[in-house]
Amino acid sequence: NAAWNLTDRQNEYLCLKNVKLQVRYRRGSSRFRAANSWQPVKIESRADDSSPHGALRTLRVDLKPDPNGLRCTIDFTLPEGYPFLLWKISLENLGAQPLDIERLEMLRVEPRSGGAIFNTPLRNPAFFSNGWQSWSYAGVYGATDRFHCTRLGPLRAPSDVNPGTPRPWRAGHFASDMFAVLGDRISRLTLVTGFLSQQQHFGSLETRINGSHPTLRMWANGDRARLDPGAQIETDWAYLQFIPIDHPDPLGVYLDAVSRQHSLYHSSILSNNPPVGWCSWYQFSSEQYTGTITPANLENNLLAMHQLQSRLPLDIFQIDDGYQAQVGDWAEFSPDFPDGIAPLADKSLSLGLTPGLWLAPFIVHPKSKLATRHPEWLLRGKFGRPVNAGFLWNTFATALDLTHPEALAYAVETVRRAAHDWNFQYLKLDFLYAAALPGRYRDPTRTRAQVLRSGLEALRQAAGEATFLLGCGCPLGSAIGLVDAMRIGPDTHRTWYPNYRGIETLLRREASFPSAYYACHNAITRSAMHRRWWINDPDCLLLRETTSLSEAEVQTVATVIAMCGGSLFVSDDLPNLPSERLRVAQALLPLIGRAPQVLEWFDLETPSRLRLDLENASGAWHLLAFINWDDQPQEITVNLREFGLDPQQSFFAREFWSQKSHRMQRGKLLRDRLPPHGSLLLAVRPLIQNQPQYLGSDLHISQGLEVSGWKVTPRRVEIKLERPGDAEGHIFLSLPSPPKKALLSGEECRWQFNREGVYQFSLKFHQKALLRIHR
Ligand code: 9PG
Repeated sequence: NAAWNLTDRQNEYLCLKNVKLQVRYRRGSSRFRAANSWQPVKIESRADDSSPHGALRTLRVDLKPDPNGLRCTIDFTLPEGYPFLLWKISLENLGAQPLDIERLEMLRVEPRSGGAIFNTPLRNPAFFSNGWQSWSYAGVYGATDRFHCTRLGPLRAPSDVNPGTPRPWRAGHFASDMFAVLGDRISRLTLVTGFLSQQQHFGSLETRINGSHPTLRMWANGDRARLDPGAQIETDWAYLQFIPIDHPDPLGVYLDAVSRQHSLYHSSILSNNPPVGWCSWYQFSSEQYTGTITPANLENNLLAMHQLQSRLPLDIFQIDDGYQAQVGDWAEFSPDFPDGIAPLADKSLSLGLTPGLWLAPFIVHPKSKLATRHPEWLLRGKFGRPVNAGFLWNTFATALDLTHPEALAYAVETVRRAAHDWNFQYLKLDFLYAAALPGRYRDPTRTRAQVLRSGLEALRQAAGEATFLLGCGCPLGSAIGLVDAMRIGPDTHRTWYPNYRGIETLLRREASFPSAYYACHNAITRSAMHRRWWINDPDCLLLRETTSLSEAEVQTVATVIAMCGGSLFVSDDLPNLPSERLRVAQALLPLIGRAPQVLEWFDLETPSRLRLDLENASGAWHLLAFINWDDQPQEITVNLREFGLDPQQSFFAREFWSQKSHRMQRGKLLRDRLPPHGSLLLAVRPLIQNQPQYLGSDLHISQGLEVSGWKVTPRRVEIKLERPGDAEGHIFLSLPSPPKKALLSGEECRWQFNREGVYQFSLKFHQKALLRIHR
């Protein structure tokens, strides 16, 4: 009856029972469901060695064509070397009439039709949902939570949600895009399921976890793309895996499989270092009320960036929205830019900095020349009107139909010109979802996923391999393997919570609105994608004192950016940035660059504990972040057990923001008072008795990566330090006896023994230094 079961041989609890498959389609205006009437005609088992996942065993089920001539084949595949199941559905139209494919349902588990997951009631079910595109919310929900979903309807829905994915509003009813995790917070087990790519169809998932037996559905959206007589299509591979919640890298197995599917391990995309730079948007845009973008403002910041190189070695000078004549008219400039922007790119190159440019090649302002001169390039809806791409720039924006060859050529030329005529080596390609809006495409046989994927492929080709591409406002799965970096959260903002013209309460749950909080939230919940699918872009760090962010909030944003491993962009007027605030960005460089372990990722709405295990010449240590997401101050007690560390050991901990040191004796915990939205960033090292030990510094946020050499002899300790540019600060050591003498690159170095029983050395050097301590 077109149902299947999956059982783990060792563990009967891990199972799926009575999983249904179904294909929904139309012939003319009649609707059909191909599912129950099928008879398998052939089942064969095959081995295949050529897959990116190594040797596979495939069970192919060929079904008899249905009365309309739709033939369906299902492949179930088990890789020999990985613990997951893959399956896909292929369709062929053997009939005489075209069929419009609505939905290919890969998985439907419903208790009322005998379906079951985990074979036992879930006691505290939860669901991790991944949002549609860069700005959309990703996070975990419990049974009584409500799905994050915009309440602003046609103003925001076109950008924030996939029209094929439901928008549930009842507590316990959730949806997700591309993949999701369903699990139980008590038994600590989860089911990770999704698609390995989004090249053929966009994948949607839906669950109800308000009862003890959850329902789960997963399907590929057919978008009513036409399947002509004789034509075939197949879904992307569906994926399924059981994994414990407390696995150190729970999403890693799935995310890695997706990378392999896109041949990413052979690509330069993952070997790039995360970019560091400056972005104009959060300082110079009318929407931020902080000044407008002008050639003079840009140039002043370019020069400041150059002058600051020895303190803050930012590389990318990224010009954002506002230089162009209109969104859509990319070859013309706003009246403020009579000479265009190529001179700024050249100037930046001549200063040794990488020029970057914002472009939104798929979205169109309705008043642009593009829209008026080429109305035939616009994607249109049912009534022939250009589609709504969201309320932007005080109007309803619209989009190109990339199945029109000239429209695609126009978008391609926009990118080619910026990269090759204007010399921008870094491109921020924004509002990319606009290529995948629902509408009447000129080529009705293509799905929205196919249109977006091939559009992005064309942009990559136009930019060339050497151009760094950042995707933004982009449905995530479509860009894997095509962009170097991806924005994985909403815009940051000068306020903590979403705030639009003073309105805050109504917007509190508008998670894709600009806000520092939701930007941090997604940077954490999507951190596992970093260096697997691309380099994560958590959006900018705003350092100036004139935002509404408290000092604690600025520190939290910096903590999250540093701990999550992605790119770092500052977006302040650099010539006017106070040097204490500059020091925050300085401490983040060079970037740690690695994704952390996110503790309680399945238990808390926004996880508050992050852990990185670091190691270099100075030894091995743990970098632990604790964030107070509460709107109230919190008296917190750090328990190392909560970070997965052995509480029986004695540790030494230094907190970066307060520069306080703590000895954490067995069972003894560190107490601190954290302001609202503040964080602790601890470098924790197991205490070694009677031996010199490096304990930390105020030079780098990791409190250890600044050490490039460490040598202990009976008479000396030699420490090599390395920082980009000029460094000034302190390092902290534990020493069995006071130093006889300390020399920093040959000169006397000041030191003192402080209250915590720690030796503190004051240092000032350029790039490199050798500290020699005679003992
Ligand atoms: C420039 C900006 C910046 C920013 C991008 C993007 O109304 N909206 O839905 C909306 C969402 C995001 C957005 C602007 C508007 O920001 O993320 O960094 O480049 O465009 O316009």
